[in-house]
Amino acid sequence: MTKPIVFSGIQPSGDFHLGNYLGAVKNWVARQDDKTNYFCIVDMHAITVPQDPVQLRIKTRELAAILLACGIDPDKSTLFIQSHVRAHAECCWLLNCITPLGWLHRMTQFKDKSNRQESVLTGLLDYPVLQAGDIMLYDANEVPVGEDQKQHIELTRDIGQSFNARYEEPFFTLPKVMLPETGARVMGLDNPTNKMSKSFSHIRGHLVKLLDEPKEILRSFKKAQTDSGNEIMFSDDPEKAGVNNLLDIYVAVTEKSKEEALADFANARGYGDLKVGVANAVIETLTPIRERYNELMSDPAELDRQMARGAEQARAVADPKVTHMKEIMGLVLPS
Ligand code: ATP
Ligand code: LTN
Repeated sequence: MTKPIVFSGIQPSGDFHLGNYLGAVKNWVARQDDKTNYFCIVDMHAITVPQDPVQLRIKTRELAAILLACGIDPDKSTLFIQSHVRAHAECCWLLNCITPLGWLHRMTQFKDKSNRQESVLTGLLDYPVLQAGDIMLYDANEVPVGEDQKQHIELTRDIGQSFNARYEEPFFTLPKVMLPETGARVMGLDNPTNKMSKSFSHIRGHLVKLLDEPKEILRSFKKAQTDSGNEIMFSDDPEKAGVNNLLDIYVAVTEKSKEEALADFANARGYGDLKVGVANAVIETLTPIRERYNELMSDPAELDRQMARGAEQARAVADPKVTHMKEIMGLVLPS
């Protein structure tokens, strides 16, 4: 039986945080054996908002090491840097020419991010088209992401469907979004009504970085915003969003059920104990990852070799697909 094809991406901007791990990467790692996997460091998406070039280069290599440290195995998955595979940029342009502008203006991530920018770049509006190309170049069936990306995957399907209807049925496979059972939306510790996001890493106490030392992790959780009550429970009540977020994080890192999680805190003397309990569970998960990361970063040449190998494997799939796209769109192929 052929294995389902999985594609997912992550931006090398800012600091990789607990939300990225629980919402996306933990799932990528868990299902590697049963699927054909493509995991992409989407540097061309990162430059849709201004980036410092020196920092971007550093962050891209760091992210490669983080993903390997989290357990992405290059023998099981193709891990590569988006800009190493030219087909992504080409595919984006071709899809731009069949995507109505109105579809892009409806994207909530564009609305959020453009509100935060002084000057909005064309690439930021076009971001989901580049993403649609990423996914469909590999005929991915499944896209494991956090909840914030759901709308982009729906748009990918719309773009794919429109291309298929216009040119050739079924040229593109229409992908499905795969959300994790827990951790699909980890909220900021400073403000549990906002999702934990790299874009807010300048706000103290907002996020837990994957590479934070245990001391720092404990400090962040101790300062997490909760409510004035003392009841430890899962709840949709916005008042209890802070406690709910802490419990969700606990369930996601320990892989316990909600009942088991509540039982673990049955004797807690208030939110202080909850915060320390969650911090310790997070520390236990992240410590081996941080140690492995430090080892990987001590050999940058090996990291570069791994990325080159991934790009070669990705090109073998993406290049013929984009060539085929050009052909059916009526472009003359070079002889
Ligand atoms: P930005 O703030 O720039 O949008 P980000 O923190 O959302 O960055 P991305 O690189 O855009 O990070 O996302 C990588 C993956 O992590 C995506 O699958 C996304 O859905 C997931 N993700 C991001 N933040 C969270 C979160 N708070 N909870 C769960 N999943 C998340
Ligand atoms: N927009 C995504 C990153 C991304 C992606 C992809 C995710 C770019 N291309 C393809 C899944 C599939 C985000 O996480 N913010």
